[in-house]
Amino acid sequence: MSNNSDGSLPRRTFVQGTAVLAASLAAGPRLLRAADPQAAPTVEKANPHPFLTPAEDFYTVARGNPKPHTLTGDALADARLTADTWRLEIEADPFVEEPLVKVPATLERPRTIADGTALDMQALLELGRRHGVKYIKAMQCLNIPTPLGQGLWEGVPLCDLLRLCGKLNNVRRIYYRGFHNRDPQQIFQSSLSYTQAIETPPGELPVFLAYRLNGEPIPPVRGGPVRMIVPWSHGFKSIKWLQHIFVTNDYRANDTYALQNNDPESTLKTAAYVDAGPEQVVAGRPVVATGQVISGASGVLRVEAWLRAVGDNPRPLADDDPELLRGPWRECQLLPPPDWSSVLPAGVSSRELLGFDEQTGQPSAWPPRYGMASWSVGLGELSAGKYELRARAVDRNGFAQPEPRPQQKSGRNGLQVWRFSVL
Ligand SMILES: Nc1nc2c(c(=O)[nH]1)N[C@H]1C(S)=C(S)[C@@H](COP(=O)(O)O)O[C@H]1N2
Ligand SMILES: [Mo]
Repeated sequence: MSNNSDGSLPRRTFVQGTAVLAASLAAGPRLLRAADPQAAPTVEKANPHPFLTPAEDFYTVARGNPKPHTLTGDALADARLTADTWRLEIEADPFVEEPLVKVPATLERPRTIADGTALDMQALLELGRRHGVKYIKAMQCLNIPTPLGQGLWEGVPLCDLLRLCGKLNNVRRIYYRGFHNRDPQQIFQSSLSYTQAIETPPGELPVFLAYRLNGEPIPPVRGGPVRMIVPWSHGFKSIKWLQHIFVTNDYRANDTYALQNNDPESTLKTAAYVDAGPEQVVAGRPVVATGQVISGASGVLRVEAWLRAVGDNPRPLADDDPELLRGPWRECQLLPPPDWSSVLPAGVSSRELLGFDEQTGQPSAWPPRYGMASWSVGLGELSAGKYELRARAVDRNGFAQPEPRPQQKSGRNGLQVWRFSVL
């Protein structure tokens, strides 16, 4: 098995390694015992995550009965979720509500199925040839304590699409939905302010309608054929099976997630996640902890870990417990940027990715903004006993996780723990 030039394992091996690790974890506690010294984990080799998550390996968060991605054959075509049948409608919402919203939004050129003006895949791909962009983004749910996956997404900025519709009047917000079995009870929608949709600050990533993931058409399970991608947000803004966009004069965040007691304007959090390691480790072998870190709105300065030796019934620690804050916390190693030509799909150069330098082909931040990288830390040889390993991200403002927003409703950000015994 040969290594890539950066010392990491080739992508195929990573995928297999992940499967083996997952299988052995599923089989219950195991001993980390290496038969030959060559197999002792080094920090880099211990890392089980491919840089780009294969489309079918993302953790899936989907509503609907049946879930749209489980449709096949005629049912999938009937739902307009194949490349040939897909249509996008863009309409003005007639909504008014005195005294808050006095006049409805209008759109000069609506696009509807009824009058034959809805956008089809060919039109979207044609727009893509002129305005298409690509960027790397991690998907993460506001309510789930594990990153869902990371993709190279490709599509057309929402602003270029709205430009097709002529003059917009009294538009303060854009909201959008995916296929929902034509049942109003199953609508899952999200929204953006007009400004967020239209204006992207230089160096930032635009909201876009994605039609490719990791160089391939987006499969149904990932929300294809077309999905919204909102770079700075948790997954609930990145609506899958996208079919309908409305412009409205209702200025309130009319996201389905807002009705479920979540902060609909929360940004992706800078956070470290700890991989589930073995529950038992053989004494006398170096122990390595691994995980992933997502770069949220405030970026990543470093990842730190704290190893706590504990007795049989350790006192539980809140994330602001003085013992925990005292540490000592020590810096973990971020896996460096990969050899881009080996992780990107054939024909894609890192120079063309947003967030990357056009000359050097390297990302302007590491991990890429709203992207994720793996970390690891060697814990050395530990004496027999019980341990807890915690990790936290420190953002570029100097805040150590779970700060600056410890409240869960703006995104889970609690410190994760790997508990293990050394035998
Ligand atoms: N149409 C639709 N889009 C959706 C959802 C959904 O249930 N229906 N779930 C959202 C949520 S809450 C998350 S976290 C992400 C998950 O994306 P993934 O399944 O590709 O990992 O999809 C979002 N888009
Ligand atoms: Mo979510």
